[in-house]
Amino acid sequence: MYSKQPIEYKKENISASSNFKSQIEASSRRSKSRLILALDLDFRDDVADLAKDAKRVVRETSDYICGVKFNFHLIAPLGLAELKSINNLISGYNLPSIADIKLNDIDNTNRVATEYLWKAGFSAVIVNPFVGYEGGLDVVLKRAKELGKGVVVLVYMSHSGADEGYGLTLRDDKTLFELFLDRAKEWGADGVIVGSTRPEKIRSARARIGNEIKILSPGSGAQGGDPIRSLEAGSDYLIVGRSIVESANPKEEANRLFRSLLAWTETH
Ligand code: O7M
Repeated sequence: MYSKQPIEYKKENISASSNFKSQIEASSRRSKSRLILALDLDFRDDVADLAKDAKRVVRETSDYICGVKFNFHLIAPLGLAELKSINNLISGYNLPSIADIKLNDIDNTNRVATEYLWKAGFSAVIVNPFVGYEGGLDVVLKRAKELGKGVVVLVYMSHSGADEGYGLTLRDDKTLFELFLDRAKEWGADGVIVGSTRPEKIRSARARIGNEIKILSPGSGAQGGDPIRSLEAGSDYLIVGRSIVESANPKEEANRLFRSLLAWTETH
């Protein structure tokens, strides 16, 4: 059970009037962008320059994005100080940053993991709803609310095998996908993840959860999802990694994608 005293955070890190959802909305309005950069730098043996290179990509793309997502590409090899230093750069651009660890464990482990993430300056965490609420994600949802941090729930992934799990039908004829959407709503989540490769799932997610919860969609670009079709189906934000990060010129590629969505963004 969760009995330890929470860590004291400096006042400036917590603003009662601010939370992840309002931060990303404001950031998106300001930048006219619906793009969340997946800062997924490829594997390297020597990680000495990894943080420096990640910061370069953030600087080059900051005008064209509304947020940044970190995955194990950075969270595994880097330490707290380096993650914090990248997050300081990101928050200096008024961009929220999301820790994508698809958290999936018992409450104590979830509590310790997320306290480190908040200490490293992340604005939100992505969790796997499979693990359930009581004694699982309850501590994360409650603590995130206290701190103005976001919790984003994984509900339908972008890869082809996602049907094998998220598409399963339960005894009451609900799919796992629908159950996860219901959980996201019941738990007061800030957002859900639905793959950009499945616009029909985005559409049914929007119909089921209403407009309060954000839909974040990865899978445009390298995985073949169509960004405009995702937005039209109901995605609020598109998560894009390799097609920007691994291009010869991340700035130009982010700008190109940004401009290709601008007409849509300005009219919605
Ligand atoms: O644009 P890409 O394909 O290079 O990167 C997509 C990013 O989104 C990458 O970090 C993936 O791990 C992540 N992602 C998916 O690609 N598909 C999913 O279904 C879910 C995620 C994700 O972000 O989950 C939170």
